[in-house]
Amino acid sequence: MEQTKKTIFSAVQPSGDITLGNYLGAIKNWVNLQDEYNCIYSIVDMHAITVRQTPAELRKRSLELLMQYIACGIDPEKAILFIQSHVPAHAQLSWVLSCNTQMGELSRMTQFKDKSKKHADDINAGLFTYPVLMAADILLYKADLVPVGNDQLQHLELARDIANRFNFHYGDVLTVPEAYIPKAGARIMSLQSPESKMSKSDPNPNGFIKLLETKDDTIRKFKRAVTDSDNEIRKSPDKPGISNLLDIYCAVTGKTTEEAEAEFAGKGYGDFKLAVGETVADSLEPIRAKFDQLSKDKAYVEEIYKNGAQQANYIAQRVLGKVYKKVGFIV
Ligand code: AQP
Repeated sequence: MEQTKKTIFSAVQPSGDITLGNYLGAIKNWVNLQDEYNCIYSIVDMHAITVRQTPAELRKRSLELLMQYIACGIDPEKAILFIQSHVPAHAQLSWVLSCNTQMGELSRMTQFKDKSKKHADDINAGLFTYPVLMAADILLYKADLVPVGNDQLQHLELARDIANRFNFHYGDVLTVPEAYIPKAGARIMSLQSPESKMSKSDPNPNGFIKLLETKDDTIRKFKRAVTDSDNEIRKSPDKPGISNLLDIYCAVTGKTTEEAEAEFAGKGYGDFKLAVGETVADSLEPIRAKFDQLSKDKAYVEEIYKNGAQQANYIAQRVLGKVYKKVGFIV
């Protein structure tokens, strides 16, 4: 890693097939950052098991996620790509940090509250301490910036608080990270209930677009997207469905809201939904093609994650060693 470049860390959990929300809110931006920064991108399988997973599917999805990172344009020659459970320091630092995190702080996390409602039969301790593991992920690599969607901002702020607290008690060891929120696409909403975010674990498959969705399915889901009884294509808080479609269109095309509104002025909702669907489907086409190509080369994929784990372990061990020394462990 180049010393002069700043470091970026980000990750996605293999808790389902990744969505257009994950792509526009996170991965698409990772691609643009890889020349300017030292980038470290992880597949956080340890986070995924905070919700019950089928083991064989988790394994499959972890590898598919890695292939999707590459298919989206992340270059393993430029960025470190690794699987979280291959680097034991994540669990080790997470323990030390959990002893520097308050129960009250964790109780305030909205994701914990939301997921506890969704999984009322399995409110496990990992779901509660999820943000501490996320703090460990980021702090192990001395990340300066963390590109995330809006939904992860609260967790990132907690990671900053934990780092500041640790540094206050033990001396300056941890780098306090900043959030990097994209201008467009930071919060993509469900196509079926536009007041909730698009989520890969949504039980209603019409609410989300998978990155590897077929063109026909993508267009069909956009055609069925929930809108309103008005007929004006403009962004407004009282028009969450149309606003979301405009946001998606802008994030994909790079146009501003004003440009998009002008383009569709006077058009009906049907035409608008079809146009957004086709634009999204076309933009995802090269990702699907690259993914298909990669899925035929298992040896290459294995080489990427093994090599990534080696590099990540090297960096993470050094930071963990410093933390262990500071808290009084014999190293
Ligand atoms: N709807 C979204 N809009 C913009 N960004 C989003 N992200 C997730 N959903 C949206 C961003 O994607 C990155 C990876 O997220 P994650 O997989 O670690 O966890 P998540 O935020 O909990 O994503 P999901 O899809 O909602 O997963 P499940 O359903 O398993 O909980 C993060 O940067 C996130 O901001």
